[in-house]
This record gives sequence, C-alpha cells and structure tokens, in this order.
Amino acid sequence: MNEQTNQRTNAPTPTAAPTHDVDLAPRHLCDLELLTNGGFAPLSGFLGEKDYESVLTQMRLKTGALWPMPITLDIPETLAKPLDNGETLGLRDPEGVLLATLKVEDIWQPDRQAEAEAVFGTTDTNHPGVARLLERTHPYYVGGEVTLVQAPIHYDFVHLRHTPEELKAQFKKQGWERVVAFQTRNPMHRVHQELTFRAAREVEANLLIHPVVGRTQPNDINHFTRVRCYEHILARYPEQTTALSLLNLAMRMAGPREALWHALIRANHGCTHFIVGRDHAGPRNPRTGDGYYGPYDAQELIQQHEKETGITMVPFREMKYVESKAQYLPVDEIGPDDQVREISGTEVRRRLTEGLDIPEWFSYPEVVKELRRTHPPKAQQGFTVFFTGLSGSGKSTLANALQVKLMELGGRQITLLDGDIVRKNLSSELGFSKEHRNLNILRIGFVASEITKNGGIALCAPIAPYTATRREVRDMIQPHGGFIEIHVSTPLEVCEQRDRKGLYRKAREGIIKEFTGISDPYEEPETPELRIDTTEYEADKAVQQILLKLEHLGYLAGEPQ
Ligand code: PPS
Repeated sequence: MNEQTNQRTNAPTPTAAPTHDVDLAPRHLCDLELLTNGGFAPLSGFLGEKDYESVLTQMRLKTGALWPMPITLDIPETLAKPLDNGETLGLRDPEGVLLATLKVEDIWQPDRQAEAEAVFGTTDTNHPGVARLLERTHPYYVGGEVTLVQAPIHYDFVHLRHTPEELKAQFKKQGWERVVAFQTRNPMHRVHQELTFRAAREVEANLLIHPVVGRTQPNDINHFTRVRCYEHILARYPEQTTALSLLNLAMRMAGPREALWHALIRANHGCTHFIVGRDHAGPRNPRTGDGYYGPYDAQELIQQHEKETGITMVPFREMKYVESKAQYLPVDEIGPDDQVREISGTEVRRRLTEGLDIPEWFSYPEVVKELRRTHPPKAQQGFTVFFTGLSGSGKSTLANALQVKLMELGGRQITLLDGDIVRKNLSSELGFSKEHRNLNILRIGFVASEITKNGGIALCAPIAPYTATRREVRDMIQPHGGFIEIHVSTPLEVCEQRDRKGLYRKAREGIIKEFTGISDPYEEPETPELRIDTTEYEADKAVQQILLKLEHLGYLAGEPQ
C-alpha cells in the first residue's frame, strides 16, 4: 500500500493496458483515492466476492482483519457481461483520464437487499445510504487489486489535503505523539470547539480537525463553505496545538459500522484517539424524524474493537451553553438552576436564510459571516417546482399558468421544462421504457439543478412516475435551493375521460405500449409539498395555492400582492 502512496508524486506505475474501461462515479473516486493512498489499509483494491461476504457477515476480511464497510465497484450489465477474470479494467475519471487499473478477480451479482440489511440494518429507502445502494447502484460488482496510474487531482484547498503518510510525517516532525481526531461533515460552532478542547485536554493529545469533504448527505453545506469556516475556527485554537486536514471520504451514513470504519481510517492517518459523539454518522428518517440507530451504538461498537483498531475512543458527552456561567458544560455537570441556551441545526438554517441574528455564544462572527455568504435569504435563492402526475392530469396547464403568474410578479428568470418540451429538445431519442423514462427525468433534474444553483426558477412538468428517480432529482436540486414537489393527483378515470390527446384510447387498444396508468405504473408521491387534484380546482385557484405555498416556504417572501 505504502509504495502506492508514494507514487502520488512519482512517475506513473507501468501497468497492463486496459481491455475495458469504466468511468468512475463520485463515490468510486473517493474510494479509489483512499484505497491507493493507504487511508483504507489493509485494502489494496475493490473487494472480491469472498471478502465482500465476509465483511457483510463478520465485519472482517477473509484474512480476519477487521473491516466493517464493503468497498465495492459496481458496474452495469453491459460492462459485466464481456468482462472476464484476469482482464484489466481501466478506472477513469469523468473526463476519461486513466487514474488506475483493476486486475479483475471477481465479477458477481450481489444481493443488495442483504447488503443493506447487514450494513445499514434496514432496507428502508428513506435512509440515504440504502436509497443509494438499492436505487442507484449498478447490479454487478467487480473486485480486484488496484494499481494507481495517476492520483486524482484536487484543485481546491490543496494546502489542506494530505495523504496518511504526509500527515504521519507532519505529526512526527512536530513531535505530536498523541493525536485525537475530530470527524465532522458540518460547520463547526463554539460547542464543537469546546468539546474538542475538552477531548484533547482529557487525553493530553494534540487535535486533528479531520472533516469529510468527499461525499456527505445531499442537504449538507458544501465543503467549500465549510472549509472556509474551519479555517476561521482553526485560528481560534492555541497555535501549534491543532491541525486541519481534509478527508476525501464518501460517507455511507451507516451509523455504528460507519463509526468503526471512521476510526480505522483515522488510525491509518496516524491518529491515536478518535472523538465519537451521540449518533455518529446516523441519519434521521425524514418521515418520522427518528434515528435509525441507538444514540450510543457507535460508541459501543468502537469500544468493543478498540484493541484491534489501535485507536482509543474519546466519547463525548453532550454539551450545552449555560448562560449564567457564560460557558459550555457537559449536560451532566449542569445544575437544575442553570439557565441553558440552545439553537438547533434547523433553527440555525432558518436564521441564516431569514437573515436573523446568530448570537456570538453560539458561533464566531467570522463563521456566521461565511455561512451567510452561501445562504442568501430564501427569497433570493433559486428553486424548482416539480409537477408530477398522470398524462392529462393538468401538469402542463398548471406549470404554464404558474409561469405566467411568476412573470407577472417579475424580477426572476423562469424556465419551463414541460414533459413535451423536454421530449422534443432534450430527449428526442428516448422512448417510454423504465430506463428511458429515468434518463429523461434525470436530464430534467440536471438542467433544473443548474438553473436552481444559479438563482433561477425551474418549472418541471414530466409524468415522472417512479419514486426513486424523483428522490434522486430532489437530492440533485436541494443542495442548491428549493425543491417543491407537486403531485397533480387528478384520478386516472378523470384523465382518461379527458383524453385530450387521444392517447388513453390508443393505450387501451394496445396501440401505445407502456402507457402510464394503463400498462405502466405510476408510483404516487408519499410526501409531496403539495397535492392538487384538478377535478376539484380550476387552474387559477390551484396556482394561487402554489403561490401561497411558495410564499409560506419563503421563496417569494413579500412578493405576491
Ligand atoms: S416520463 O415518464 O416522465 O418520461 O414522461 P414525459 O416525458 O412526461 O412524457 C409524457 C408525455 O408523452 C406522451 N406519451 C406517453 N406518456 C406516458 N406513457 C406513454 N407510453 C406515452 N407515450 C407518449 C404523453 O402525451 C405525455 O404527455 P402529458 O403532458 O403528460 O400528457
């Protein structure tokens, strides 16, 4: 492994010419970097089938080494079929640059339901890791040793990116023998500074702030903003005690298994201690608000394996700000008469987007200023209104009427991505198979996310019959602005009776195949922002409802008369 690490700056390794190639997805790129720089030691390639099974059932490689997370390379059937063991697969970045080669040892079709159950403890696709695994992963895995050709190049925050070897050398040079790592995927506020101070003091160690800048959760604050915040907060630590380094990890949000994996990765980066809090790497169920794991399951699992990982866990207790004492204290040190102040993550976001005060006891002004730069008030953010519903349900009518109404309000750039318009201009070669429909919707999602990112308004009106694809589109857009899903829930009987284009008749006669609602499914949205049945509502009334919703969500603040 370490030989490969050092190749980062050396000449490329001679390697067998690839017989086949694969373009790596963002998750693979992150995994490849850590596989080839020693961050995932003892792994030196994507898992083969036996290792994969063993990781799922035992959290161990077949050698017996502790390893809780399957690091897999998923490929489509079109690539899996012609690929043979012993061949060389070229691993390329999205521009086609050859980053590494993989000597194919195993190609197999995994049971992804079983994988979800083993890794995430659930097959509920409301869990972001499960949704990715079950809905956005190719059906075949290919395993084998990886040989680095050229390490992925980063252009951002180069001074803060280190290989494990570089970090270890830095610790050695500075005489840091005990290093406690702090993992985060969020901006750091004063409470985080307090708890890291305490952790470092408790175990008499230096502190490494080691945030994840690879892939985190779709709604997380982007790493560019976060890293600028971390740099500000770093300046608030005593000099020479604390370091900041970025970890290009693709998180899975797998709670306890993920926490154990994080600990192993930190051990590989030369850390001796690792801070683990409540519900480490555990997402919330967006429907119920509950966590998927016990709040201290992660701490327990790491503790059980402490001897093997070689890294000591520093559990952190919840801390709160005690106003009367003007300091943060662990909850078990807070007396009944102490006056505690709290601001939740959701409340911080609300205050940022509404331009409200964030007090200095909560966060340093320079951090708040940084966050405000990327959180303009909602009324200035872009958003997408995504209509979904059966053919003839009234999506286009509503989208057109909404467009006109928004233009009347003025001041915003609006793009209409109606089903038919898109099929003509973006997707003219596509039909109505599941695969083609998904491609069509993802193209709409891509364009809408670009529009939203740049502060515009995108109005989309495809049928978009599948839940998983709609979820993927939401995930593409939400990090950049608003996503308002409107289910145009006009019943099939009404749509069929209207039959404006005569398509239902043709579908019933079997002339048109795979027709939504007749011979192809429509999966109803469970929790859309709004549901409108156009049998009950005239378009103008329905548009008023949408405008009120947009205003209520803050995207049109003060604009409708
Ligand atoms: S999808 O499923 O979201 O990709 O569909 P979309 O791009 O919105 O296109 C739907 C329009 O295409 C016409 N059409 C069909 N719809 C459904 N199923 C089949 N098989 C089909 N064939 C053609 C139909 O007019 C849809 O337009 P709307 O505006 O929804 O009525």
